[in-house]
Amino acid sequence: MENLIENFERLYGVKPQLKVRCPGRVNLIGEHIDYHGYSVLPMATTVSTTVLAARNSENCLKIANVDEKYKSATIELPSAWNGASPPQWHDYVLCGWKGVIEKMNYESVGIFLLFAGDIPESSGLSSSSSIVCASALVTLAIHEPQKDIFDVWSREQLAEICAKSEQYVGTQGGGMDQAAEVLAKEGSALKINFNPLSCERISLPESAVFVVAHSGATLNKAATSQFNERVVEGRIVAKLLLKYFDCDCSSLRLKDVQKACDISFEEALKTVETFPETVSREDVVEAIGEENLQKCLSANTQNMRTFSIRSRGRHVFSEARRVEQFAEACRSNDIDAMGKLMSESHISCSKDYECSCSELDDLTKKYVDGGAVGARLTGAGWGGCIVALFKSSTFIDFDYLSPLFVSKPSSGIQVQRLQ
Ligand code: ADP
Ligand code: NG1
Ligand code: MG
Repeated sequence: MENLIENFERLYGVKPQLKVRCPGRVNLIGEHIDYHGYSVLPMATTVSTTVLAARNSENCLKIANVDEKYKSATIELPSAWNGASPPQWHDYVLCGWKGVIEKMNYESVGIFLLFAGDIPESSGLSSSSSIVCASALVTLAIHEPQKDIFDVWSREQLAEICAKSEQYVGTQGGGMDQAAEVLAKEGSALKINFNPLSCERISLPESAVFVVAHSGATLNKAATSQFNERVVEGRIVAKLLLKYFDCDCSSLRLKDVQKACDISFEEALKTVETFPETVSREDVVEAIGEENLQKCLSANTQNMRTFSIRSRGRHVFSEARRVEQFAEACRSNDIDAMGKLMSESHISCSKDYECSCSELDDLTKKYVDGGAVGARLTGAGWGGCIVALFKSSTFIDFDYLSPLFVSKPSSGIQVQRLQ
């Protein structure tokens, strides 16, 4: 930390006024269902992003990183920045900044910013949201120098603004990452519920040990279309369910549609089994109409020709049910049940949602063979990390498994005024 302050002073010639630290997150279960409105169950990590900041009179945002891999950027103010896809790293900073400026209608002031982080990037631990949330909180604190920031906005408000503003990089994610990183409290995982955003603290069994390991593969979600393709396919499932049950619902989220159709998870699962595995674009237009298809598509999925339907629906409904079962297993200290649900979740991600890769599949298997009671990919997938659950009484061969870290539920974003 002392080094970071020295770095800041050397770079900008002034002392930092603010420090914000934002964790990453490990999702224990509930993958690719937040954007359909279903609850998820992550914990915040000890690895985090730290940013130092001070107001400047140069009428620009100066954005720098201690890691030279991330090039510095200067944004003159006022700025017409309105998103970037694919993004450079500083675009994540601008997401958080713009979310706050827009919401509060601030006349933006110049800010010096210096970032440092140890969350492995593009690895499912949500390094991206950590930058977005840190940037948003810094922006709010710089524009409200006299106030306790969480009197200006609640943590829920901050998380919701950040979830929305991260979409400026093009990914149509839900709000899990920002909520986990902003709302977390040390010592417990969170069950996050959406619309409205709320969270329950989930105590993890004392003898549960969560180990995070890296598969070696990575994927920047905003640089490719896989993520949004899955979002689109889920929306088409939503439209098909509404047609099947002859119901109306303006939302494209499966949870809202499930509610509108008044069906249980079991009925939803039974119904998607009657849908075709894949459908052509022409089939979709015939079933739901061109206008509805356009509502489902996003900027980078305009050219999709085929859509997987049955298996995507199966993943979302079964995963949403597993989150409820996992929360229950935590409450009853049933580590075996927790592990079984995690492994089932991985299979569902891999086979039905096709968001795994051979490196992740091999690593989960290696961990289960090495004594884990369950293991799964964490985050969006297509590379990145797994999370594996062990019982503390089990011997863990760290040399053989070479994990990144043992994950302890950490606290959410924190801000400190330095002067
Ligand atoms: P993740 O699963 O880590 O959130 P994303 O693909 O959503 O993966 O975001 C990764 C992007 O976040 C990187 O390509 C980079 O632009 C940015 N990023 C991550 N860590 C840092 C860091 N320490 N400093 C600057 N930018 C970072
Ligand atoms: P990561 O792993 O950070 O790219 C993404 C989404 C989440 C969620 C998960 C999959 C963003 C910012 N994050 O996380 O909302 O959908 O994938 O469960 O879009
Ligand atoms: Mg991300």
